[in-house]
Amino acid sequence: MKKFTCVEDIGDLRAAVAEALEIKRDRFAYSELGRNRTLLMIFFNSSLRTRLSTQKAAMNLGMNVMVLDVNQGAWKLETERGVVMDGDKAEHLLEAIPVMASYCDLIGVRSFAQLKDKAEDYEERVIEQFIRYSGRPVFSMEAATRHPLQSFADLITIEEHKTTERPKIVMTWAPHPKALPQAVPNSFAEWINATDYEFVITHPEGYELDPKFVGRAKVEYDQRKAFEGADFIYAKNWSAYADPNYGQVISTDRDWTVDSEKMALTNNAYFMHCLPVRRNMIVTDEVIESERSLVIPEAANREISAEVVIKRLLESLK
Ligand code: AN0
Ligand code: CP
Repeated sequence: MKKFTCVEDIGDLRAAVAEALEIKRDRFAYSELGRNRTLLMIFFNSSLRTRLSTQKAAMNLGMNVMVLDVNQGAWKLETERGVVMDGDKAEHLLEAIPVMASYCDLIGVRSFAQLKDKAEDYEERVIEQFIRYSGRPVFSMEAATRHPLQSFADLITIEEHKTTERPKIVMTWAPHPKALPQAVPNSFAEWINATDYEFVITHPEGYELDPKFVGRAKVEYDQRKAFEGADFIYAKNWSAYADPNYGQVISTDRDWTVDSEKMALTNNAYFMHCLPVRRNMIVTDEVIESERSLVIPEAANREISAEVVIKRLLESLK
């Protein structure tokens, strides 16, 4: 594996999950693989889980790790070519990328959608430039349109908890006061569509995702109807994708908050969310604290998904 930005990069999902479960049984089994190798993690946006779990995964593999928060202490970076750099950005990505690459073997990048220009976001201009100009294996730590380390951890968590061959998985939009990217729901949809599980997406009208990611999923506008018989409820907010509202909050309707009354419509479903989560906007205290809530094991599996990905990228260096 030379890069990791989307589900195709991981190849066979069953093999990937099997490898994850093997690593989970002994996460130090490959502690020699990364010896004298350096991971550089570059953050254009905040993070708690990705930062810690990815660093931990790299340390499990014996790597050295460097972290750069571009917006805290580094020069502000211009990302567009051809710009006259007379503003506040002191350095261009076209110099910064090869310089950073010269100090490391692998690069992880977190760079969210700007939510202003759909074409620019959906072309993945930032991470694509890292892939093109670094000469190093690059992996996404959430890019503009996908968050594959999260989706991989979500799939591992589902595999560990499912009690039927083909569980019913429902991804529901839920309210949030600020505009968030579509990366997490796009990516979750892309990964679940690569399984043979029953998959339903529910959201208010106007929150339709890119059809490329919706794929074979059934879209159900009635949230309560969607919840009927569900084995897993995956909640997430996202801003509008459809024009003319791209990147905007068009509803904060708390009738869409996941609560116990709605969970009672399901097949005793597990509750999932990638975190960070706003309680009593996305989900009630009662549901997130219930014994069916998987938010903590899901976050813990981020170490495992990252370790599989970094291991495979290290193996490609040999
Ligand atoms: C981000 C998002 O929705 O993409 C990161 C989630 C992992 N969430 C927030 O910015 C709150
Ligand atoms: N789920 C997730 O990626 O969390 P962070 O934004 O804290 O990394």
